[in-house]
Amino acid sequence: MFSSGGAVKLSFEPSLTLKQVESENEEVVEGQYDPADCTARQSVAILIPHRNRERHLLYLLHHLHPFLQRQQLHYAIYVIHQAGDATFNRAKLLNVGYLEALKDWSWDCFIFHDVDLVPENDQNLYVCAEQPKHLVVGRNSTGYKLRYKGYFGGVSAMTKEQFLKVNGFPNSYWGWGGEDDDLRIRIQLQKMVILRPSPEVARYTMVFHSRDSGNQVNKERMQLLRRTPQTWKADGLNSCSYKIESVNRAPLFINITADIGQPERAQ
Ligand code: UD2
Ligand code: MN
Repeated sequence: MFSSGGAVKLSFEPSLTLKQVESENEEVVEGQYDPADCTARQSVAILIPHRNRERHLLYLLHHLHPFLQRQQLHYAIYVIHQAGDATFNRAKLLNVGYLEALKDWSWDCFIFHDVDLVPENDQNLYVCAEQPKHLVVGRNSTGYKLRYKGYFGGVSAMTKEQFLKVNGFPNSYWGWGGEDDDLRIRIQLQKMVILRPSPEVARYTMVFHSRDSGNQVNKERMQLLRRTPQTWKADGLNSCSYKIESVNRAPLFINITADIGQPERAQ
């Protein structure tokens, strides 16, 4: 299905099973892979925020494992699963993933990855750079165009140090939207710039979905975004409180189930 050249069209097989994907990836041990015949260019942790999207996760694992191996990376895939049914909080889950993954290994690079986005082009390298990277210029459903100037959603890559410098994501965005813009503002406040591969390379297929229940639009997001310059220092990695319910090292991913609480006020 893949060629190492340009972008390819992806399809998703409804009959695909986890067993099948496991048997195709026997070199992956407890979600982790290290190339045997060379020294990997970077050690990369892929962090996927998750709840109730098992099918999408299966499609992503199916494509991502071989994709990352072709890039000869030392990597691990972490799924950070939000326990309970309080409002979803993508950003806080990603903070939890960063903090927990660093207990396993001193990862050089973190990829913050939606569960439903599958990279189409092998040349989209899952490594970090001198500056934060945004790996999605476009996707199938939006004509492969950047949605708006400054857009930073979907899949992004930051080094351990870059993410620490901005104090990670905010913990205070519950529900859909705004958290990716907040991270962009944090980056800009640190005078860093966002790099992007070319549109031809940074292409993704998003598995079709409708809005999940428990992830309603965050109506406070515009207000929160105006205050980021004042709030970023106190709201982020240094204030991320959570409780780990379980860590399960499955063959193809490390599942971290976390209780991250709920919004302070009803929304
Ligand atoms: C866009 C962004 C996404 C994020 C979101 C706003 C793109 C391609 N993606 O995604 O990065 O900024 O807007 O918050 O622009 N999830 C679950 N279970 C849920 C809800 C969400 O697993 O019940 C996870 C999952 O990894 C999903 C991600 O959160 O891919 C983003 O949620 P979405 O896919 O519903 O939002 P979408 O596609 O508008
Ligand atoms: Mn989506």
